[in-house]
Amino acid sequence: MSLLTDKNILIVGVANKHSIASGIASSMSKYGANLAFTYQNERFKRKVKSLAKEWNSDICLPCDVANDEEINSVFSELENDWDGVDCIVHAVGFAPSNELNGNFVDVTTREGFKIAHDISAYSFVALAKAGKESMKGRKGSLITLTYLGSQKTLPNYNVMGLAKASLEASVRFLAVSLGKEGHRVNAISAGPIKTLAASGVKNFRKMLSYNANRAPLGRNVSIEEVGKAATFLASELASGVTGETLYVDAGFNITAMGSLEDIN
Ligand code: NAD
Ligand code: 0WE
Repeated sequence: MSLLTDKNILIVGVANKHSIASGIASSMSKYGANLAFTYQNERFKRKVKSLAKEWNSDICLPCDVANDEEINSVFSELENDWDGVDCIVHAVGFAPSNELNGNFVDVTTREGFKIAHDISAYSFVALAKAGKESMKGRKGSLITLTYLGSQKTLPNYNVMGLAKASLEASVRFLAVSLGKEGHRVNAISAGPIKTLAASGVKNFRKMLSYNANRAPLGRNVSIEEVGKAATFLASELASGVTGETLYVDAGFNITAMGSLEDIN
């Protein structure tokens, strides 16, 4: 009997082994969970299927989160394998690349704003809505991934910061909305990690060293560390935690100025 034994967990957002969702899957699998995965489109199908196998799962379903029909069919397909769903992990974020390079007011467009909010924030509400019936009576856990750019500015994060603010507010409203069913809803705010989504970002390596130098722990975090926090939030250990944003960022978010060495 392990922390997540007999828990049926849907993971949305694996692209490759570097994905934060993969760190979460590894940890949840280690603690005994039954896992199912979605992939964004045909481009990711083979990769996700072979990763799923490593975590003892053969449930891989297509799901572009822009598409309500695909979201709904994920839960109807899951009924073939599972008697219900205990946890949904949402690790999806996207804005068109031109939105994430340059002065905020100059590069932000109505269309880019719409896409960023649809894919990065509404999709979490959409998964909660579609999954509600499958989670009925199971005191489930919903988990999403966010970033400090929702609370504080930084260069180039731009409209993604707005979308993450909306996502974090969605966590609170969903926590109230689903609380009477016994479901908990939380976000993990991860520090910067070199993933596929980060690989297109200008100067990401410089951002990683900036963060490591200023974080209380003096380093960055790994997908394994985010995975352990997600395992906690999915488990009975977090039974009193809902509507929360848990920072897994080596403490970066709590500082306004660094250590004495920086000012001496
Ligand atoms: P990643 O590229 O590995 O994962 C992003 C996933 O989003 C991919 O699997 C991609 O297929 C999926 N996706 C994008 N558009 C989609 C769509 N329309 N339908 C379905 N899936 C779609 O990168 P990651 O860094 O692991 O990102 C996961 C989450 O973590 C995101 O929400 C991201 O904002 C968040 N996050 C990342 C960092 C970081 O520094 N990497 C830090 C904090 C939070
Ligand atoms: O949330 C994220 C990733 C967000 C993201 C990244 C991309 C790059 C490729 C969303 N959409 C896209 N679209 C693309 O076409 N992070 C927290 C990682 C991240 O992304 C940044 C960061 C950090 C940190 C973008 C600019 C500045 C900092």
